[in-house]
Amino acid sequence: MLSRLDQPIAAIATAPGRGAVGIVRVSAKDVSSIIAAICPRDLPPRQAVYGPFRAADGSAIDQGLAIHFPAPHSYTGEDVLELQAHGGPVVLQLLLARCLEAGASINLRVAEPGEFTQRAFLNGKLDLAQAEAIADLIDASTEAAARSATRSLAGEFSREIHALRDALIDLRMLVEATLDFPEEEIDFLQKADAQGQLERLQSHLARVMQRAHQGALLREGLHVVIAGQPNAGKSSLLNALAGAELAIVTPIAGTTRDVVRQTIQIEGVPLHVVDTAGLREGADQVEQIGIERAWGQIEKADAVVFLHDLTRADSADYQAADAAIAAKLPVDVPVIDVWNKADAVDGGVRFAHLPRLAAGHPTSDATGRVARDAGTVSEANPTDAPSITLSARTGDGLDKLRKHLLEIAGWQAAPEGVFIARERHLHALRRVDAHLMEAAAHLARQAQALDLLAEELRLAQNALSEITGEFSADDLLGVIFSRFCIGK
Ligand SMILES: Nc1nc2c(ncn2[C@@H]2O[C@H](COP(=O)(O)OP(=O)(O)OP(=O)(O)O)[C@@H](O)[C@H]2O)c(=O)[nH]1
Ligand SMILES: [Mg+2]
Repeated sequence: MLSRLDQPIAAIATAPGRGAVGIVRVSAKDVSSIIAAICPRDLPPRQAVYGPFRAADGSAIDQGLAIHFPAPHSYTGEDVLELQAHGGPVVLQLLLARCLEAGASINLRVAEPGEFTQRAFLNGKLDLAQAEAIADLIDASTEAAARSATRSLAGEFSREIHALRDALIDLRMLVEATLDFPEEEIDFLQKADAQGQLERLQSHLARVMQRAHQGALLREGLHVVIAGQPNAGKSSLLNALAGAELAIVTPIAGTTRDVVRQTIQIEGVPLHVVDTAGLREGADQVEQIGIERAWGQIEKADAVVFLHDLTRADSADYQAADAAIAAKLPVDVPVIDVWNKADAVDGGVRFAHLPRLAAGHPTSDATGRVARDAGTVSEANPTDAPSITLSARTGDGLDKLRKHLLEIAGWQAAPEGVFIARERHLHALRRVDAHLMEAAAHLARQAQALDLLAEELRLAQNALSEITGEFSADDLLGVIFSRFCIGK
């Protein structure tokens, strides 16, 4: 029996639902028997041929274009047949069923998610980072994310990884050669400027990490939760950021009870904004559930907009309630103090004494997110976050908030150089960085530690190669491709 990776596969390649055109795709070692059964005549390579797609009894299921991509010049690198029919769910199901029937003798089966792309990877059509970029391009939620995915797909990210790998190999060869001639080692490494090579490698890695971090941001976006006491204007702020009346706004405290979500974008960075129930004591049962959900969202947030009502800023009760909320905010999440309703107070308001409730929280994602990855509590960044004053009603001050959110995310506006990246890539790059740091320490100690230096460089290369898939565990591949959509 053929292994799963060698079995012929078929799937509907277009999105479910109705459309002008829908595509059924077959990939196999040899698709000629399916062409003979379904298509009107022989198909010249890579040429669209119009005609009926035939059922077993010879009747036409639909009329459309058939294209044969003979191996290896196809998406998967295998023999591929594409049938472009009308894009109705029923007609496409019929066509897929017909393919499976015609391919029964070669054991044609329905493809699992990502299986076509997995074959493309295994047949050397693209590397792992490029394969992931295909899924990221399909899932891109902003134009900037789509453009950076295209850049990764074209191999820009992989080229950087290869350049790093080549420099690493050069250095490894040097060190391994030195290991063979221990009596000359110090002199030899110094003459070849091993230290300079390693430093250049580290600074190149730092640049790649920076770009990859930006790419990961475009892919994942930032999860921002708006929290605060009832009536602070949280729902009004969500609506103002989204430019649409999404959440209900009333002067009644306790209006919002459920979690309201909206994805917006700022400079192409997706921001997943969540409006929550106002936090207070003594709420009724329904509102209480909303408040629990709000805390659940806050725990998971990348950043919290802690919204305060300027018109009540002077009230001692209001301040006490705000302080009680502040004390409960998780310490490792960046918090921005935002004072709303600036339009409703006259210019004489004493902004200077507005309490800095967010003090003690990290001010940027660099501290917040990294600390969370490591599963540790961050050392809170003591720098005070600036507090922002705005009006959700007039829109005054919103830009300052938008800019600040981008800062927290660590976004640096240079989208032309950004390639899409995933947490998996960042994780691998951080490991490369750690191994190079160890290597630098061993190099400084030289004589005693040359074999340790060689080992760190080898580990660094392995971590790097995981990104492009040259060195990857099979189960990792399974996880990556299973997250693709079916037919891809
Ligand atoms: N003057 C003024 N009023 C505002 C502003 N933002 C919100 N409001 C008013 O404040 C009241 C409460 O606004 P919401 O947006 O519902 O407040 P919320 O924080 O979502 O309240 P809950 O859902 O009850 O927690 C409404 O009457 C709004 O019109 C603002 O910038 N200026
Ligand atoms: Mg509300």
